[in-house]
Amino acid sequence: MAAAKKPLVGVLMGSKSDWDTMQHAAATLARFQVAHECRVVSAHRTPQAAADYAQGAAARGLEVVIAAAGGAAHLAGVLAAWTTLPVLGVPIESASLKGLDSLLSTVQMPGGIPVATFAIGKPGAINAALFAVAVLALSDPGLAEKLAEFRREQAAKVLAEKLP
Ligand code: RP5
Repeated sequence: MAAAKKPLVGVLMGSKSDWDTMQHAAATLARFQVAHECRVVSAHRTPQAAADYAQGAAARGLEVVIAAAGGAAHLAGVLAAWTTLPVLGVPIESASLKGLDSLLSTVQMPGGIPVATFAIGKPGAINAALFAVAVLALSDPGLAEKLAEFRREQAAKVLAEKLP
Protein backbone atom coordinates (compact mmCIF):
# COMPACT_ATOMS: atom_id res chain seq x y z
CA MET A 1 0.00 0.00 0.00
CA ALA A 2 1.37 3.44 -0.95
CA ALA A 3 2.16 5.68 2.02
CA ALA A 4 -0.18 8.67 2.36
CA LYS A 5 1.51 11.84 1.18
CA LYS A 6 2.55 14.23 3.95
CA PRO A 7 0.21 17.23 4.02
CA LEU A 8 1.53 20.47 2.54
CA VAL A 9 -1.50 22.55 3.48
CA GLY A 10 -3.28 22.68 6.82
CA VAL A 11 -6.96 23.64 6.64
CA LEU A 12 -8.03 24.76 10.09
CA MET A 13 -11.40 25.99 11.29
CA GLY A 14 -12.66 27.26 14.60
CA SER A 15 -15.68 24.96 14.74
CA LYS A 16 -17.13 21.95 12.96
CA SER A 17 -19.93 24.32 11.95
CA ASP A 18 -17.38 25.99 9.61
CA TRP A 19 -17.03 22.80 7.55
CA ASP A 20 -19.99 23.64 5.29
CA THR A 21 -17.86 26.52 4.02
CA MET A 22 -14.41 24.98 4.32
CA GLN A 23 -15.28 21.78 2.48
CA HIS A 24 -14.90 23.96 -0.62
CA ALA A 25 -11.28 24.70 0.28
CA ALA A 26 -10.63 20.99 0.83
CA ALA A 27 -12.36 20.06 -2.45
CA THR A 28 -10.30 22.65 -4.34
CA LEU A 29 -7.04 21.32 -2.90
CA ALA A 30 -8.15 17.77 -3.74
CA ARG A 31 -8.90 18.83 -7.32
CA PHE A 32 -5.23 19.80 -7.65
CA GLN A 33 -4.13 16.67 -5.77
CA VAL A 34 -2.48 18.79 -3.10
CA ALA A 35 -1.96 16.77 0.08
CA HIS A 36 -3.74 18.49 2.94
CA GLU A 37 -5.23 17.91 6.37
CA CYS A 38 -8.39 19.42 7.89
CA ARG A 39 -8.71 20.09 11.63
CA VAL A 40 -10.98 21.88 14.06
CA VAL A 41 -8.87 24.11 16.33
CA SER A 42 -10.18 27.19 18.09
CA ALA A 43 -8.23 30.29 19.08
CA HIS A 44 -10.57 30.74 22.03
CA ARG A 45 -11.79 27.28 23.02
CA THR A 46 -8.50 25.43 22.45
CA PRO A 47 -5.82 28.16 22.53
CA GLN A 48 -3.00 25.79 23.50
CA ALA A 49 -3.82 23.41 20.64
CA ALA A 50 -3.83 26.36 18.22
CA ALA A 51 -0.39 27.46 19.41
CA ASP A 52 0.96 23.89 19.33
CA TYR A 53 -0.34 23.32 15.80
CA ALA A 54 1.23 26.50 14.44
CA GLN A 55 4.52 25.97 16.25
CA GLY A 56 4.89 22.46 14.86
CA ALA A 57 3.51 23.10 11.38
CA ALA A 58 6.74 23.86 9.49
CA ALA A 59 8.63 20.98 11.12
CA ARG A 60 5.88 18.59 9.97
CA GLY A 61 6.37 19.76 6.38
CA LEU A 62 3.38 22.04 6.04
CA GLU A 63 4.01 24.99 3.69
CA VAL A 64 0.76 26.93 3.92
CA VAL A 65 -1.92 27.22 6.61
CA ILE A 66 -5.52 28.15 5.79
CA ALA A 67 -7.51 29.27 8.82
CA ALA A 68 -11.23 29.96 8.93
CA ALA A 69 -13.29 31.36 11.76
CA GLY A 70 -16.45 33.32 12.31
CA GLY A 71 -17.52 36.10 14.64
CA ALA A 72 -14.61 37.25 16.80
CA ALA A 73 -12.41 35.47 14.28
CA HIS A 74 -8.93 35.33 15.81
CA LEU A 75 -7.79 31.90 14.63
CA ALA A 76 -5.78 33.04 11.60
CA GLY A 77 -4.10 35.82 13.57
CA VAL A 78 -3.20 33.57 16.49
CA LEU A 79 -1.73 30.93 14.15
CA ALA A 80 0.23 33.64 12.30
CA ALA A 81 1.65 34.76 15.63
CA TRP A 82 3.15 31.30 16.17
CA THR A 83 4.48 30.48 12.68
CA THR A 84 6.23 32.25 9.82
CA LEU A 85 4.47 30.03 7.27
CA PRO A 86 1.99 31.92 5.07
CA VAL A 87 -1.38 32.04 6.85
CA LEU A 88 -4.46 32.54 4.67
CA GLY A 89 -7.56 33.69 6.52
CA VAL A 90 -11.13 32.86 5.53
CA PRO A 91 -13.86 34.85 7.29
CA ILE A 92 -16.90 32.63 7.91
CA GLU A 93 -20.32 34.16 7.26
CA SER A 94 -21.79 34.67 10.73
CA ALA A 95 -25.48 34.65 11.60
CA SER A 96 -25.61 38.03 13.31
CA LEU A 97 -23.40 40.25 11.15
CA LYS A 98 -23.19 38.22 7.92
CA GLY A 99 -19.44 37.78 8.28
CA LEU A 100 -18.48 41.44 8.45
CA ASP A 101 -17.35 40.76 12.03
CA SER A 102 -15.29 37.76 10.83
CA LEU A 103 -13.79 39.76 7.96
CA LEU A 104 -12.69 42.67 10.11
CA SER A 105 -11.36 40.41 12.88
CA THR A 106 -9.29 38.48 10.36
CA VAL A 107 -8.05 41.28 8.12
CA GLN A 108 -7.17 44.00 10.63
CA MET A 109 -3.87 42.56 11.78
CA PRO A 110 -1.21 44.76 13.36
CA GLY A 111 1.85 45.49 11.21
CA GLY A 112 4.40 42.70 11.64
CA ILE A 113 2.09 39.66 11.72
CA PRO A 114 0.44 39.24 8.31
CA VAL A 115 -2.68 37.25 7.51
CA ALA A 116 -3.65 37.15 3.82
CA THR A 117 -7.41 37.55 4.08
CA PHE A 118 -9.93 36.34 1.53
CA ALA A 119 -13.61 36.97 0.81
CA ILE A 120 -16.34 36.00 3.27
CA GLY A 121 -17.64 32.44 2.93
CA LYS A 122 -17.45 30.00 0.02
CA PRO A 123 -15.63 32.26 -2.48
CA GLY A 124 -12.99 32.94 0.16
CA ALA A 125 -12.62 29.24 0.93
CA ILE A 126 -12.12 28.43 -2.76
CA ASN A 127 -9.73 31.33 -3.33
CA ALA A 128 -7.65 30.59 -0.24
CA ALA A 129 -7.13 27.08 -1.60
CA LEU A 130 -6.28 28.41 -5.07
CA PHE A 131 -3.84 30.84 -3.49
CA ALA A 132 -2.23 27.98 -1.57
CA VAL A 133 -1.91 26.11 -4.86
CA ALA A 134 -0.28 29.21 -6.41
CA VAL A 135 2.23 29.41 -3.54
CA LEU A 136 3.12 25.72 -3.88
CA ALA A 137 3.28 26.07 -7.67
CA LEU A 138 6.23 28.47 -7.34
CA SER A 139 8.43 25.43 -6.67
CA ASP A 140 6.38 22.79 -8.53
CA PRO A 141 6.19 23.22 -12.33
CA GLY A 142 3.63 20.40 -12.68
CA LEU A 143 1.31 22.13 -10.27
CA ALA A 144 1.88 25.46 -12.03
CA GLU A 145 0.74 23.85 -15.29
CA LYS A 146 -2.38 22.44 -13.59
CA LEU A 147 -3.20 25.92 -12.31
CA ALA A 148 -2.73 27.43 -15.76
CA GLU A 149 -4.98 24.73 -17.24
CA PHE A 150 -7.62 25.45 -14.59
CA ARG A 151 -7.61 29.12 -15.62
CA ARG A 152 -7.88 28.20 -19.32
CA GLU A 153 -10.83 25.87 -18.63
CA GLN A 154 -12.54 28.50 -16.48
CA ALA A 155 -12.14 31.15 -19.19
CA ALA A 156 -13.44 28.77 -21.90
CA LYS A 157 -16.50 27.99 -19.77
CA VAL A 158 -17.31 31.68 -19.31
CA LEU A 159 -16.87 32.42 -23.02
CA ALA A 160 -19.16 29.50 -23.92
CA GLU A 161 -22.03 30.81 -21.75
CA LYS A 162 -25.28 31.25 -23.69
CA LEU A 163 -27.86 33.76 -22.52
CA PRO A 164 -31.60 33.30 -23.08
C1 RP5 B 1 -16.05 30.60 15.73
O1 RP5 B 1 -17.33 30.74 16.22
C2 RP5 B 1 -16.13 29.46 14.77
O2 RP5 B 1 -15.13 29.60 13.80
C3 RP5 B 1 -17.51 29.52 14.21
O3 RP5 B 1 -17.55 30.17 12.95
C4 RP5 B 1 -18.26 30.36 15.24
C5 RP5 B 1 -19.41 29.62 15.86
O4 RP5 B 1 -18.95 28.42 16.40
P1 RP5 B 1 -19.97 27.34 16.95
O5 RP5 B 1 -20.73 27.99 18.06
O6 RP5 B 1 -20.84 26.94 15.77
O7 RP5 B 1 -19.12 26.19 17.42
O8 RP5 B 1 -15.12 30.38 16.73
